[in-house]
Order: sequence, then structure tokens, then C-alpha cells
Amino acid sequence: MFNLIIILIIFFNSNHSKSSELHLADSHGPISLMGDHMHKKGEVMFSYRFGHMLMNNVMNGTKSLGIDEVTSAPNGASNGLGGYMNSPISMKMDMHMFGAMYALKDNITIMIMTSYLEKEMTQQRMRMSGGARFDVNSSGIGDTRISGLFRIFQNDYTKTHIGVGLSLPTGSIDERDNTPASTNARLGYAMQNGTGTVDPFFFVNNVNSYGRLKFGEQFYFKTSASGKNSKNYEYGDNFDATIWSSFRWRDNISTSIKINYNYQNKMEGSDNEMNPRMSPAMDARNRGHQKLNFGFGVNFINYNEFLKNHRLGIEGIFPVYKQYRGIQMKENYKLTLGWQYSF
Ligand SMILES: [Cu+2]
Repeated sequence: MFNLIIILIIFFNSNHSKSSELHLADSHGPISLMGDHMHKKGEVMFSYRFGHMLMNNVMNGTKSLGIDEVTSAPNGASNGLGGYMNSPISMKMDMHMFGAMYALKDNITIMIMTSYLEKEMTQQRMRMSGGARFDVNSSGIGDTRISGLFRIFQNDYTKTHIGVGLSLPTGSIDERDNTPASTNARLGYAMQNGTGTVDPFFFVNNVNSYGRLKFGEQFYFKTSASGKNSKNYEYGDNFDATIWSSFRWRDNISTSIKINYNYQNKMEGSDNEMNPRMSPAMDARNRGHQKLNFGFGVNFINYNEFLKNHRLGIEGIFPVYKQYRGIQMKENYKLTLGWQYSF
């Protein structure tokens, strides 16, 4: 289906932009930012981003917890009595994100994005059960986002557009693996690949240019519109605010810094097949956060004849403040490597 859309876009795209035109490194924002730019009428862009995220240790609110503190913390099924059987130790996630953009007009660009996710979580059993560690894995396609970007203002210094879209539940919410307690058990919320709900989103994106220096802002809001998913839960609203600045050292190289605030509201309902006594990762109360992240990035565009105007970007994102709702794994860093090409 996705491939078919791409083929159709290429087939109907007759209005190629001139290849002699100079493309600049900083005409796209930091690589981890989606929907930061629009295209000229008839232009197509393909992108691939590889994201790697590492989570280590466990926090409750803003406080780090040891393993024994996690297993003795009251679980969501008890009235402050029973603890958790297992404590999460670490989680790794690799994301392969595929995107396509196509400009219907100079002031309307459509965008589709999907991903393939690979996750691994290591947990440790409570001391009474021997304290052994075990891993669970999941992989598969994530949710798919379709959106339209609409230019609302443009002059020599300022470009502003809004984005309106839908996140479609193409990601599985029935990822399973073997655990010491049961074979083929449904994994915790973070190990699932999608939300299971149709989630509309809206964003405003602005870029100000002063020669080699740029400032950008993006404000993003996502909510779920289809009620609880088939497993009886629904993620809370997400609000994301990003401000970034980039400096173009040469036509083909720019660097960026970014500050990002992310708010994830609490979860409604819970998956009946996830036993909250097993692990904080299976307890619906332990969802939601506020995070403040710093990002550092480099954008590069290739001017050699071979692979001309192919873009590469890299960005590291480091949380500086984290406040979790309940007991959750602590995010250490996120790394995004991306390739983009438009024609
Ligand atoms: Cu693009």
C-alpha cells in the first residue's frame, strides 16, 4: 500500500524542480523534527531516519529507584500492599522511520510517515524469586501518520505553516514474548508498537531566517479520537514544544541546538491481559511524563555530482529534566541519523 502510494506520486509528478538551484543545509530543521519544512509545487521528498534510544534505571516521579525499591513499591492491583514481581533494568529501541512528502501546490504539502520498531527490555525478578534477569523482545510496524502542511505566512524572513493529520493504528498492541512467569505473555505498554487508536494531531511551525542564522519553533498537539482501543485503554494527550536555532557554516553544512518540552498525559483504562503485579511496565498508572530535552545536530547536503543534493542529518537528544507519572524507566539519550532526498 505504502509502496503503491510512492509509485503513484512519482508517476504523476511531472513538475520537477530545477536541479541547478542551490539547496542549503539549513533549509531543513534538526533531523529529528518532523514537518519542519514544506516543498515547492510538484516536489517529492523521501526520507529515512534511524533512531536509537536507550533507557536505563528506574525513576518514580523525579527520583531514581533501586531494584528493591521498585519491587516493594505498591502495584496498581493492590491497595498499597503488594509490590511488583519484576523491576525493569534497561530498554533499547531501534526505530526505522520512512517518510514521503509531496507538494500539491506551493502552499500545500502532504506527508506520510511510518516506522519499523525493534525493542528489547531487560527485567530483574524480585529477590524472593531469585533475582535473575531476563529479556523480552518485540518488533514490527509502528503507527502511520498522514498529514497536510498548509502555508499561512511567508516573507523573506519568516515562514509559517500549520500541519493537520491523523495517526493511524497500524502498529500492533498485541506484542508477546516468553517471561519466567508465562509463555507468550502480552508485553508491557512500552513494548507495544502502536497506540491502537486513531489519533488526530495538529501543529504550528515557524522559521525565522537571518542570513546564516535561523530560529524555529514548533508546537504540536496529539489526542486520541476513537475512544479506548481493542485492549481497553487509551493513551493520554501529548503536547510537544520545540525551539531550535541553526547556524550555516558553509552552504552545505549547518549545526543546530534545540530545546524541547514534551508532556504526555496519563493513560485511561488498562489492558486486562497485563497483570500490574508483574512489573511497573504493565501497570497503566505508570504512564505519562514531562520532559525537557536538549538536542545537538548537524545537517549536511552533498554537492558532488554523485548523489547530488542528498541530505544527511544527525542529532543527539539528551533529557535534562524528567518527571514521570509513577514508576518508569529513565530515558538516557536518543540518537537520530537521517537521509533525505527531494526532486
Ligand atoms: Cu521534505
